[in-house]
Amino acid sequence: MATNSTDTTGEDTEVTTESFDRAWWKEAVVYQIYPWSFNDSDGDGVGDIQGIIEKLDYLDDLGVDVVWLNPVYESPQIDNGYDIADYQAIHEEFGTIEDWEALLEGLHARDMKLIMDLVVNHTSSAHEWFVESRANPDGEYGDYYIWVDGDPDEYPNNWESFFGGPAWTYDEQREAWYLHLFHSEQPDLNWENPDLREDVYEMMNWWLEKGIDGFRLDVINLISKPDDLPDGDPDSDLWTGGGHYINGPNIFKHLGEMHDRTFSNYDTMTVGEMATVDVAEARDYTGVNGPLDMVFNFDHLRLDFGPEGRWDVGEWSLVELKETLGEWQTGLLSEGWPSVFFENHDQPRSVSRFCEDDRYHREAATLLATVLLTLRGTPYIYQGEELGMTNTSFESLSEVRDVDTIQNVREEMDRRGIETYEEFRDVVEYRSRDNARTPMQWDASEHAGFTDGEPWMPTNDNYEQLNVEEERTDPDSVWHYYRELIDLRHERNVLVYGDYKDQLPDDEAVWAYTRWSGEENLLVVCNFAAEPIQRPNPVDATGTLITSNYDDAPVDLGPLELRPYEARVYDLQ
Ligand code: ISL
Repeated sequence: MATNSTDTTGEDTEVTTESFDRAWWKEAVVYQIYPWSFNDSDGDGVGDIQGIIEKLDYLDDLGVDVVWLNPVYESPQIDNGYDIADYQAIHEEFGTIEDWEALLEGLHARDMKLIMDLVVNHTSSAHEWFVESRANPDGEYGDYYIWVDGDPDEYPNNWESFFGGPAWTYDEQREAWYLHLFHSEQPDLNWENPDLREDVYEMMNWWLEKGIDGFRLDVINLISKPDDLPDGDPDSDLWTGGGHYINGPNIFKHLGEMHDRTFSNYDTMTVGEMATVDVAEARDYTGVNGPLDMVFNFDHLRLDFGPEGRWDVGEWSLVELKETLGEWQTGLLSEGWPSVFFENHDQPRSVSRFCEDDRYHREAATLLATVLLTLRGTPYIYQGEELGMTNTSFESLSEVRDVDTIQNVREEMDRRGIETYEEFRDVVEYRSRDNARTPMQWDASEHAGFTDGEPWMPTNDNYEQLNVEEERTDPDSVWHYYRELIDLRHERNVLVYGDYKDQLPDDEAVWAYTRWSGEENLLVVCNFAAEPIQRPNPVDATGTLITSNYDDAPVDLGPLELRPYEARVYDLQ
């Protein structure tokens, strides 16, 4: 953990765990901005940095503390910025470095912070390092990527790309294979090369010197690959080969070095995106001697995978969701720190996924807000989640922009003998990353007020009813509820630091948990069903209502009569 970022002026408390060391990033609410789709200031149909600057007062009003900005670096945009060609330049469609500096200044002037997306598992094939590397094996950059000499007809091993197909491409120029865990134009960097590591640290320090407040580290637990590149186990690995490079052999060595050489020298927050990670590993990553402040894990977002995996829709149950998230709540209590999120730019919209997005849209979206903002850990809100934005529809595969969806869907249809898009449409509409990438819905004007031009991706059809302007004028809206819950979290430290206990772990419809610290004791009750439900009081205590997503919920805690998707927070006496 970034030790010198920890403020130890914490109030007296009966609990003396490491997690009670106060830190700004534990108390912060993070808001994620996907620049492609947030706000377009110049009418080219693509969001940009000036567009974000126009909305800084919006973010301030909502009450968030930190912005995580998805990649804005120079890039061919094969994977919407996760293919970086120059780490120290801004992609032209997004603006200039001066625009970016104005953004940072505008955020800091409003007491908000900025964390940048650090993508160092791979670069774009257009990065100078790769261009040089493929041209000159003996040159300065010859060993910056993972190259294997050999027969062009024989893959070096059976590893699979996250985007479908083999993780290897044969390069005619260098006459060798190179590894890419993602798209073929996203070659993996060779972290065993000390010169590469130096260059990465230098680049990170350049951004830190510019005054940023931390990093979200893209697929960071994939950077260490074993030298001998052994075959993976197709039956047990989520991605064949993953067993060898997820949390690979030198991962702690590399991240420890990165921590020491870069962010530990600044007052930062760091969150590492982890392909797969268990609670014990997360403790190692985020505990006292761990290199990071927190990690993103996806266990709860895999509960709805079907027997065929991610491109198959399975049934999730509330009992499993509570168990999965609960394990992270309690498992990182004495050491480490959790993150809490339901959405990001790679995930479908949560209200469509976990609840229902029509009949009880407002109730469902506010129910999820209640959980997001009252669990232990740092909460992350993805743009539009504060409105309850929903999944979208795709008439055909040609409407899909996302490279992950396009490649994986083609491959899955092929593998499973599915002949027409129509047969697969429900899965695509449920799962595609594009669900999160439709333009932000600002108002009821054409293209939802996102752009004056033609948007790079169509807006969701529901923008005339579901948009910022509408929700800000309606005091009962999802947006207002988010704002209220963000305020509540800022006022009540027990929501940040307090212990967590699930009071009804086996209940299939109700999630009821307590959060306590010192004298404070809170109960959160959420009905995940679309129908009314009765339950006895889940705790042996009386309580007073603090807030609810229904405005006439009874003030005193007693036996519960919960309406569809009703959520309540009580102070316990
Ligand atoms: O597991 C997933 C979804 O459940 C993946 O989408 C996973 O999150 C992803 O493959 C890793 O994501 C990150 O790195 C990718 C980039 O395409 C994603 O947008 C980014 O978040 C490659 O850089």
